[in-house]
Amino acid sequence: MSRHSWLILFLFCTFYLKASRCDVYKFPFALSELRSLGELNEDRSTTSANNDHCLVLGKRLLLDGFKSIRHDVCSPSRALQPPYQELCFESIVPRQPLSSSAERAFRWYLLSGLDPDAQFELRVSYPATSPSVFEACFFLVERAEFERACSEGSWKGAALPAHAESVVVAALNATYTGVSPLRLCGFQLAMDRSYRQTVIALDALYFGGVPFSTMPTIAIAALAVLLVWLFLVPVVIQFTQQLLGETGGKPKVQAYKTMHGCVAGTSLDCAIVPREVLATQPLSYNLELNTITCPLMAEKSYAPITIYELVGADPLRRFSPFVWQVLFILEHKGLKWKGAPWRFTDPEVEQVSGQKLVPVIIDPNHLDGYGKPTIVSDSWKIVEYLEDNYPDLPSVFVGGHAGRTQAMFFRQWVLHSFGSLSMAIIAKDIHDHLAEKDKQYFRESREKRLGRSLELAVADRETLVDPFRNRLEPARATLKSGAKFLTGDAPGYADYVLMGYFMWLRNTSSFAAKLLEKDDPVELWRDR
Ligand SMILES: N[C@@H](CCC(=O)N[C@@H](CS)C(=O)NCC(=O)O)C(=O)O
Repeated sequence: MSRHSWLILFLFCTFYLKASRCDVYKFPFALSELRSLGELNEDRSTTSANNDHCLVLGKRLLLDGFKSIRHDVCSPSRALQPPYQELCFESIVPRQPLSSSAERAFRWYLLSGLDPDAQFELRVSYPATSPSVFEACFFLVERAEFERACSEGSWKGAALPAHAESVVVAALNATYTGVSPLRLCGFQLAMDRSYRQTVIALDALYFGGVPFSTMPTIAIAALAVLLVWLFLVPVVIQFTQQLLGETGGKPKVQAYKTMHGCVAGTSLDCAIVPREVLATQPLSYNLELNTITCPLMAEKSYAPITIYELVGADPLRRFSPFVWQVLFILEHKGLKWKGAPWRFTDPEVEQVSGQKLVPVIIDPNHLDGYGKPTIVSDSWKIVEYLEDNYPDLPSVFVGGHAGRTQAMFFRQWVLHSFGSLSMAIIAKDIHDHLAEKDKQYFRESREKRLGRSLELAVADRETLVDPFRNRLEPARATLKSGAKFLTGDAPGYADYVLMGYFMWLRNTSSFAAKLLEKDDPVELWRDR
């Protein structure tokens, strides 16, 4: 391309950019502000009646106000509603610069749907090729006055909302301030501006107290935080871990130790090894010495867990089988615990956990979403919670997830085999050990469940001894096969569940002693 062509292209682009640019006038206002302008107007009208207008707070306010306007010549051209709902495309800029103020024409707009407490903005944007000056007048027009105007002439089409006492009317005046048409070699070079539209928009300035103008900034800041959180933070954490020697985020092995003895009172040699440590640091066995060398995590110390436990008149008589299961499991894991004695009619359990059954634990070592100690109810949920949240402590399940399902099965078997049967045997004894205030509640609720009185339920309990022993056969057979515990060589969940029921029986009834024969393998297991 020749140099001239480049020049022409440059000039064309400059002109095009200039021509397509829009300038904006902004007229912010609020309904309350207009009201006070109205009051000011009334005060002033007595003193300076000769002036036809004055400027207040940057807005031109006609002193005689709306009344002095000839409604037959100036009609509201549009009704505008915020926000952005109504955009008005009009050509309100006169073609030529106007010479006298008499020629200045106002255009009228009804502003409806204004929230009395909100800030609004009337915006006029116009093409840069029609440099203009705009004036805006706002009127708060009373219903009577408005209706009078409507009856007079061309305001007829305008309607006031049904219950509105007043309406805001804006009048816009545009004055073209551009250069005079250019005459060159006898030709007039002036643009026909008649097709240049002016856009008038009415918009609320705030969204729930936040200025709309800050919305893009807020959105960008939120996006930046999200990106930092998603991408930068993990990178920084990984980098720090690498710096501290924790390669690849794998658990750090702090010490190796040969361990003798085992958790939860078994006599076998065994080791407590968190699963994730095992993955990186396999155990090594020395069969001659009968020892296991294993990586040992740094021992953490945990604060005691509070457990609500059902007690009788004597606060040491804990008798809920479900609470006992959890107590065994806490002991198995080596977690410290504090008992909170609770009786049937005490309100605490419901206040704390939102339901009425024990056990309930409060764990200060893990905080919930509100920064409070975690509260868990239901014995099964508690054991799952402890397993998931203390992976560094010995598990009560045998063999991971499969063990968990098996444990659930065993729990259901024990519950269905011994729940109602045991209750029928000891219901009256439980009642007799309760605090006085609990007795009526217990009698009513349990008699309803048993379908007869507590006395009648236990009257023939001798006949329930054989069914009780028969139901223990699966456990008996397992123990007879040589297993020390129901879960093998060390006690686990199955032992704790069944033992929970034996604790319930033993702590409430002397009849419990008659349920097993002295040489029953289950009795031997119970003593272990
Ligand atoms: N499914 C629950 C059962 C808990 C349960 O039934 N607890 C009894 C005590 S053994 C209780 O709190 N009863 C209160 C009442 O009956 O009002 C669990 O496994 O924790």
